[in-house]
Amino acid sequence: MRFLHTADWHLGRTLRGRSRAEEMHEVLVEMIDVARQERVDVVIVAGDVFDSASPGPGSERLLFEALREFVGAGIEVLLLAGNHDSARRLEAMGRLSELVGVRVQSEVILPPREGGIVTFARGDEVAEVAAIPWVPDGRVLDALEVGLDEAESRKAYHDRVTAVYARMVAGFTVRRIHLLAGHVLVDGAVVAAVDGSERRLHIEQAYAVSPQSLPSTPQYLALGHVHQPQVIADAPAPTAYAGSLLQLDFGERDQQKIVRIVDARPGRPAELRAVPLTKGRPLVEWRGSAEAVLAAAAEAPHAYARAVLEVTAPEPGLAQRLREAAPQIVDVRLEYDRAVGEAVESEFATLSPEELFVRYYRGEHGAAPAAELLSLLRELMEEAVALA
Ligand SMILES: [Mn+2]
Repeated sequence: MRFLHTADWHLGRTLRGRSRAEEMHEVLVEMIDVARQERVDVVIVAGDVFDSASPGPGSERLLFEALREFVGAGIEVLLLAGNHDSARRLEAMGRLSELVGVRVQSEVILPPREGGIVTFARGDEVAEVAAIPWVPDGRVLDALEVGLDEAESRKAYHDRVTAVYARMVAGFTVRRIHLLAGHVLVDGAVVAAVDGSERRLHIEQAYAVSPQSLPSTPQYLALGHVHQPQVIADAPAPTAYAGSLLQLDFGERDQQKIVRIVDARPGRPAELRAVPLTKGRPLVEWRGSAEAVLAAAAEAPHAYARAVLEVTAPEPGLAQRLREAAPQIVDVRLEYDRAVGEAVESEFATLSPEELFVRYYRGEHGAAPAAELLSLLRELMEEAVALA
């Protein structure tokens, strides 16, 4: 059987207040075309379908429209709940959508034969998918454990979640295709890889499971949660994140988004293929002077950009001028030397509100506030005193 593995759609996600709905629509259409051309039997969406627990109607329409296309093409769908989804909302939708071959797994269901394993049949082939949505730390750790030693609570989470994974795959039956779909953080996963440097997330920093403790019996483990597409090399069976569909934030710039085509037959490791996605606007970062950034913007009208301006002192209004001159610049940061004398705390009691403000402003911006700002502060102070 042939599967299409995708995840982390995050429908409804915005970028600094800009809607990504049109890009989402385009990339979903692209995915549906891939699924049709590749004659996929089942689409697995490994969690974080929506960006929030209460998605707006536009986001729901994007999902329903995509599902409608898959169903129309004779493709079955498995949706997992991720940490961003409302498990209850997805579960409610699944009550109806399962009638047309769109299955929802919103909770961990044990024992596995009572719904934890979802089966799909094509001719005489049957695939069993151990479907394990996001396991919130609050569900496997009690309040005391969360509050105790961090390393111990991380270890307790690890042990209990890997036990859930092991128990689920113990329900597989012989001579069938065995897959696992899960929404989970695997220790050491690359969460960002920009400008040639990789950032990995480790078990000391977050609730995660080690790759070695993932089950070895599935032909493939289709994971969601991490937005950078990647194969997990240290896992005992073929294991991969599909990643998100769009570069959702600036940490995801430079990432080639994909869907995975997975060919599976009983008893042997699945074969994986990444199909690149091309829709959506690229996210970029431009550094330098305002002139340099504007020149870069003129060359790349299609991108969404973060501008990092190297300046000697804060320039009020600069960020706004830049955003107005080039609307694709959605984020402006100023970089300058913040060397400021350390204030001695005991001095604070002797300073006036205005002096305190000047110190605060110097600390934040590396320069004294403008005279207009100070006179505004004085006005406000007078009003406040008059009211008091
Ligand atoms: Mn997630």
